[in-house]
Parts: sequence; C-alpha cells; structure tokens
Amino acid sequence: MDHLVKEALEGEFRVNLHDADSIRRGLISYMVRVVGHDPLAAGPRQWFQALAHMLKGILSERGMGTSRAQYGQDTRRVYYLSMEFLTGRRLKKHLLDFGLEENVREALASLGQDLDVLAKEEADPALGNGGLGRLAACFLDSMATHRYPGHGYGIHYEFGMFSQTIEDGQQVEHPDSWLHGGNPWEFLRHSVTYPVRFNGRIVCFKDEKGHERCEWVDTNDVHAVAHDMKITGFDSPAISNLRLWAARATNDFDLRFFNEGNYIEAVKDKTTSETLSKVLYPMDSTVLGQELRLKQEYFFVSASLQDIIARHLRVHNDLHNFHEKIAIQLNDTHPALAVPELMRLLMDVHEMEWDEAWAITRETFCYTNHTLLPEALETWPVGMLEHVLPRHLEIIYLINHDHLQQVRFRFPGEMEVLRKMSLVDEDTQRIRMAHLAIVGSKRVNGVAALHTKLLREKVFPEFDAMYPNRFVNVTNGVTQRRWLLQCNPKLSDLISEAIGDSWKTDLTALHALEPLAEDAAFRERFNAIKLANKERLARHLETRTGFTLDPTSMFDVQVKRIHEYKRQLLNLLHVIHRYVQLREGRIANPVPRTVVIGGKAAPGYYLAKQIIRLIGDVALTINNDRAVNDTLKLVFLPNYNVSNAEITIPGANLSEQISTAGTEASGTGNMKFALNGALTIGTLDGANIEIKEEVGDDNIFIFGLTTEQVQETKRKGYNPWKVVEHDADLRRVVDMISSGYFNPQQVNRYNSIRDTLFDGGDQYMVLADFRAYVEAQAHVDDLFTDSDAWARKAILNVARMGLFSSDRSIHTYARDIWGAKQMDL
Ligand code: 26V
Repeated sequence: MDHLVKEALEGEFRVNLHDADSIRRGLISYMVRVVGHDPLAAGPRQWFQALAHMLKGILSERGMGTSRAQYGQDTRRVYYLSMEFLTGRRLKKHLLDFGLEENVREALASLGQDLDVLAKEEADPALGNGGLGRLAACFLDSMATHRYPGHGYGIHYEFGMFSQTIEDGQQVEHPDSWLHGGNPWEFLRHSVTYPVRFNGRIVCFKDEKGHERCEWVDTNDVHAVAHDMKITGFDSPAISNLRLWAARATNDFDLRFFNEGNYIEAVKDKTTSETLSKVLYPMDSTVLGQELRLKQEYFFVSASLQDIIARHLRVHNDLHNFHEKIAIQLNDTHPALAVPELMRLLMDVHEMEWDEAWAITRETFCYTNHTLLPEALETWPVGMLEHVLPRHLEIIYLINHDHLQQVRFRFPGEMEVLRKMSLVDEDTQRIRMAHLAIVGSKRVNGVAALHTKLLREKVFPEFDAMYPNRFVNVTNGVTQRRWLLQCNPKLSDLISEAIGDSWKTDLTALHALEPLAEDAAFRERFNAIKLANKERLARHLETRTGFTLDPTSMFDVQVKRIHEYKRQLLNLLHVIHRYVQLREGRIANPVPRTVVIGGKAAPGYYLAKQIIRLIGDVALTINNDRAVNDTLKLVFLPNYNVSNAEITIPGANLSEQISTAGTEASGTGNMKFALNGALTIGTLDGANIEIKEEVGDDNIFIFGLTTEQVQETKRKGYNPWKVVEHDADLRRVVDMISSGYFNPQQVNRYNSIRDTLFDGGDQYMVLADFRAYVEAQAHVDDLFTDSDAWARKAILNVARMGLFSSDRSIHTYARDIWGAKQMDL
C-alpha cells in the first residue's frame, strides 16, 4: 500500500465519488491529513473517521446549497423543536442517500477493510427516550427527502440515553458517552452562540414614548453553542440541519471570586452552568418536576428562538412578517416555554406591542401531543418558575388573563370550566404546559386517529369546543429508508426487483406487491429472506444472552420501553401459561416459539424494573427445562436502541402491540414490524386501528377490550379477583409468580407485581384481557403451521403499509399545518 499512500498524498484532495479507485485515494489522503494516522497502521476505527470526514465535505456542500435555496426562494421555513432526536448511526444512511454504498465498499475492500465492520465503530447517538425522539428523526429524513425547508433544534447532551446491561437478572444503567471517540459528523459553530438567562428580577418602566417596558436584570447567564448535524434525504440535494445546543459558562472566571483569590469557587460556577446539557432525562412517562429539567427546556428554546429571529432579520427588515415566513412545531410540551419566550423577545427585546406579538406568536406555533397518560402531562410549580424564569411567569399570567376572559365569554357562568381551562392549576399552584401550548398554537395535533379523538373528547373537550378548527390528526409514520431499505436490504432488493423502486420515496407504490402474495415462487423467496433475517437476529441474541435459539421457530417480538401500559406483563403471563401447557403435554402439536422481549425501564420505575427481572427469572426456568426445550424459549434483548432495532425488526414473525386500549398514543414500532413482513397481534389502540383498516381484518390478530369497554368496565367497578376466580389457567399463572415458582431462593420477590394486579386494581386490565389474548395466540399458532398461508398474509401486510410512511405524515403537516412548500433545488 506504500506506493498508494505516496500517490494519494501527491494527488488532489478532490474525490470522484463515482470511482472506487478515486475514493480509495481520497480515504488515504483524509487518513493522513485529517485523522492524522498512518494508513499502514490504521484499523476500522480510523478508517471510519477518514470516511466520515470525506463524506462531511459532501454534507457541507449540500447544506450550503440547501441554505442558499432557502434564502433565495424565501418560502416558509419549518423549525422542529424537540428535546429528543434518535437519529441512529449516520454512516450507512449517508451512503445510502448518496448512492455510494457499493463504491465505498469496494474502495474499503481494496484497503483490506469491511464497510460493515467500520459502520459498527460509530456510536449510536441515543439523544432520546423512545417513540417521540425517533419520530423526530424520521421527520427530518422525510423533510430532506422531499425538499421541505426543515430545521431541527435540540440539545447536545453529553450523555444520551443510558446503556442497559442485565446483571444478576436486573437492569443496570451505564452512562452513554457517545462523544467519547469524537463525533466526526458535527460542525461545531463557535461563532453561533447566544446568551440564555435565568433567575434575576423584572424592572418595568415607561419608555420615551410612554409605553410600558420591562427589563429582566441581575440574571445568571449561560451560553448556548451550536453543534450542527446534517440530515440527508434519499437521492435528494436537500439537507435538514439539526442544530443541537451545548451549554458553556459565560465567563470562564467570575471576577469577584478571582480577585479574592478563590480560584476553585470561580471554576465551580463554570461547571454548574455546563451541567445544563450534560444528560438526557431517561424517563418518558412520569414528570418529576426537577429544576434542571425546566432549565434544559428553557435553555434550548431560548437559544433556538434567538437563532430563528437572527436568521429572519438577516433577510427581512423587521419581525412583522415573522409568522408568514416561519412555522415552529413543538414536539410535545417540552418546548412549550417557546410561547412566552417568543412573546418576551418580541416585546422586551424588539419593542413590539402585546397585541401584535400575541397575534404573531399564535400564528407561528403548532403543538403535537404525544401522550394521554395524565402522569406524563407536564406542569411546573409556580414557585419554581418565579425563581428560574420570573419574566416568563408574568407573561404566562398575562396570557392566562386574556385566555380566561375569552373562556368566560364562551362559557358564561361556568366556574368549573374556568377552573379546568386555566393555565394555572389553582389547587396545586402549577402551570399546565399543555394548556399553554394549546392556547399559544395555531394547530394542535394528535398522532393517530383514536388518539386525536380522545384528546378532543376526553382530555381537552372544552378547548376543542372553544377552538373548533384547532385540533387535527396527523397519524405518525416511519421512514422506509431506514426501516426497510437500510435495515432489510434483502427484502428491499426483492421488492425493487418485483415492482421497481419508486416505493423508496412513495411508499404507496407497495400496493403493486399485492398480486405477488398469490405467487408461490415469490412467497418462497420472501420466506427465505425472513429466515435469513431470523438467523442474523438469532446470532445477535445468542451472543448477548447465551441461550441457543432455533431460527425456524416463530419469532414473537415485543421491543419498546418497559411500561405497565404497554403490558409486557400480559405477554409474560401468556408465556408462562404456554409453559405450563407444554409441560403437562396439553398441546398436541406445539408450534415452536421464541419470545423476545426488550426495552429499557426508567431508572426510578421500580415496577418496570421488576418486570425485567421477572422476564429473566422465567427465561432461566423455561430455557433450562428439557421438557419443553424445543418448543418454547424466552429471551430478554438487552440495550434496545435504534441499532439493535435494525437487526431485531426484520427478524420478527409476530409483532406484539398489546397496550391497554386508549393508552398508546400511536406507536411506530407497530408500523416498522408490519413493513418488514411481521404479522401483528394487537389491541384496538393507537395506530393499530389504522393498520388493521389498511391490512384487513384477516391479516392481523386483534383481541381484547376496546377503549369504550375499558372505560365501561372500570365505571362498573372492575374486580381483578373475580376475573382470576373464573379462570383456572390464569389463577395458576398468577400463583406461580406470586409463590416464587421462578425464584425459589427469594419467594416474595414479585409481591409488587402481584399487588399491582390485585390491590392496585389492575389499572391496565392485564387480567381482564388475558383470556382473549391467549385465544388470539392460539389463532397465531394455527396460522403459523401453514407457512404458505402465513406468507400470503405477511406479504399483504408489506403491500398495504403505504400509508405509514413519515413522507405521508410530512406532506400532511406541510399542507394542513405549516403551509410549507417544497424547495426548488
Ligand atoms: C415525557 C417526559 C416526561 C418527563 C421527563 C422526560 C420525558 C420525556 C418524554 C416524554 C413524553 C414521551 C411521550 C412519547 O414518547 N410518546 C410516544 O410518542 C410516539 C410518537 O408520537 C408515539 O408513537 C407513542 O405511542 C407515544 O407513547
């Protein structure tokens, strides 16, 4: 290789990407000049870096092109404000989007390197908890692919979602230092920084024109520094910029302390302000009301709005047309402080009057709600806001004053409605962030048809009555580029061979696959691909769990955050029931199954952690029991994240989407599995309902209580004891758990699980749905024994998933919510 190195270094820095040989020279040159490593001694880690730096040049060029088009065309920009973005690894995605995978693979091979090995050197940026963060990443991909002027804003967490290991059967959290090996993709913009202020007090006065003005003084300031990541679109010249803010102390040394010679105190202060972007809060269902979390929310909101305003003022004289040129999407209420912050910036900094500022604000923001769980709806104590953001609290009170006046007008004399709709919960003295977001937005959307209906009818009915056109539905979607093309190349090739490749940017084109469900040769190839994907998943699981798995068995998979409402426990009750039946020889021709469960529990969520532990205990018992060995296996997949999902989802036969009806806003895993040819067993919840409507009742296994039935059952007084009394199988299973059958060394280990099912009233109706679930699983078994019939349905599922692309979601947001147009590029 020595002569190559010489040659490459003598040559130009420019790389012809259509030529593997030129790429090879380019890589060598980047290795020496940018990575600073000897190509003769470099390993996969260094080659990954050289390649990433090479691609970064293209990213930058396309980023500039996109930015120029946006300035040139001056169409409305879309800003997506989100505390979380789960982008997944970048390398293969960029290669796929650029159409460079083959050339790069060849160039690397000639250097003795394997692209697939290199790709694993990249840390998976886990800057999110789950569905909400992954949705944000799918949306950026779709916006870039379809040339919408999209920009993401978030936080440059130093530590993302913890990584999970299982030790002695229990979840152990480890810090995720994804930046440890450096992040070659990011552009650190030292010059793009904004001050963000906290605490202090408000001074109001009359200005020279006699207008009331307020100033926020004596604040503690932190700097937000921009880090940009470029999100490419498929075969598209456009790019979405993802700008993540990191906190930096404003003054390296506080002069007061410094002069007194108290060096350590001064530096300590610096450290405190930099904790703002230190770590992602790893819970996605209960709000704790931590001051640090509030500060994180305000920190990224304030920096983003200052940046958006600065960019606007670069081409426009003033802010009067702000809302015509800008749409800002609030990804849940986490960025809802943007409403009072924009008001503050318009009034206190840009000297606008209240009425105009409010009109602009209300036309600029739109808010997406992602959860129906009451414990996940954010509220902040008035006292905390008063201390941390005194000016914002004042503005919120003023907004509330006007809002309540309108409520009085709309609902005269209805005191209860007034209390309910206020931005302030008077009993607890907390600010309701969802109310703030609704009042401050032009549109509010839910993320699946049922979810939106429940928002309008159950959660915010008075708001819906008062603002008849404000609530709209945009059902979630997933990007087929990552969730089919990238993670399942074999199936992608088969599809493209059969129907061409327009599906890559128009998923409805999959319809053309329908007739192939009846084609025996096609089914055979489809099955062979599923088997290959299962073999890949089996290897992955075997190395991580030590259990040996049979890839020809049915792979039954539930991967998502561990939460009571998602009912991993229901899944487990079925597994135990099946185990009992098998042991007793009560199943004539048992269908071999491998049940895979994976997901993280919030570190403080005791019951979720107990569920993980129980899965482990049950797995040990079943997997080591010779009596059932070839017919049932249970494994827990550790550290479920985007990268593991890419291996897991293509390898599933059965997708478990079994939340209590009325609790899962949408779900997006459900879409990814069906798109990869898994059949769904699920409840009538979230987007499952729309999936059922698309694939047809015969091609999905629906079971359990509906939302209305759940409400009705609870209203009548649901008694879990009664259910168990009437079902001997269920009683047996529950007894095994509570008597310590799976953990004889500590028999009362799962008292908490028993208690939640009985004394706790079985809030999520696990026991109530048990029998229906077991029956549905029997239908699953029956179908699986007929592999041709199963394949037909699986192919129809793929063919009928066209609706569930994030491309469709984004076109809908653009048309109905943002009023945004595609750029000419
Ligand atoms: C809430 C909280 C509360 C406090 C601390 C941190 C934190 C972080 C996230 C959340 C909200 C999580 C909401 C969420 O992820 N919802 C999921 O959104 C998906 C995309 O719309 C949807 O498919 C899932 O059904 C829904 O659970």
